[in-house]
Amino acid sequence: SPSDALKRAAAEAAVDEVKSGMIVGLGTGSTAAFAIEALARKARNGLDIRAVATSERSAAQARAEGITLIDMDGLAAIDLAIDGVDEIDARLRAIKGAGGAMLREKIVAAAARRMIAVADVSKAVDRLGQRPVPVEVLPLAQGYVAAAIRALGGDPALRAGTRTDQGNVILDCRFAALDDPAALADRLAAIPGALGHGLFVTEIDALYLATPGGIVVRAR
Ligand code: DER
Repeated sequence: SPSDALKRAAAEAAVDEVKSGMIVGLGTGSTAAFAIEALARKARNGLDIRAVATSERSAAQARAEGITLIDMDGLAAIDLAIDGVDEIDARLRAIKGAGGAMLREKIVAAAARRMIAVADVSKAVDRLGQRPVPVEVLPLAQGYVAAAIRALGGDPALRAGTRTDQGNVILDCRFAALDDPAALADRLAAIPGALGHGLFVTEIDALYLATPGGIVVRAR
């Protein structure tokens, strides 16, 4: 589909930043999948990299395509992370998590010296919040966390039929307006039992945005 061509173009452009010797964070979702494919091709042609995955799904794709995966538990930082977004605004603040991997995605994004978002033009928005903010919740806490989110003005909906790689549930939370994403991010993070959320307010350093006219690269 046309958006696949745009996603692939953004992903391949971002992968050009990967140099031998790097430890690379692999995102999750369809745009990130194109980045993993491009990276694997370069690795097969001699690019010497190791990677950490943000989901079991991305790890499986990376393994199948020959990328050397390492565990992250011994690392304080990685060099470069490439991941998709659900929405991203002009200040490179984003909503992520439609793919359910935002807990590990945020850890990898925060640990990356440079975090690149890759997206087709449909993800660029003037104002965040058309989409819900996903929150990863410890199952026993879901009733409490849903009430705490309602108290913040949110409308939480349990994402049916899914458990995250960590065995948790996801509440997709709609908010009337996201006027202050940083404040909401802090409030969500402070709820006991809310283990991760999809507001990426500070983590993204650059955006490769694929438009019909070509790739636009935005820096923070
Ligand atoms: O779940 C995620 O955060 C994904 O990165 C998602 O936001 C983007 O997925 P897509 O590239 O399939 O649109």
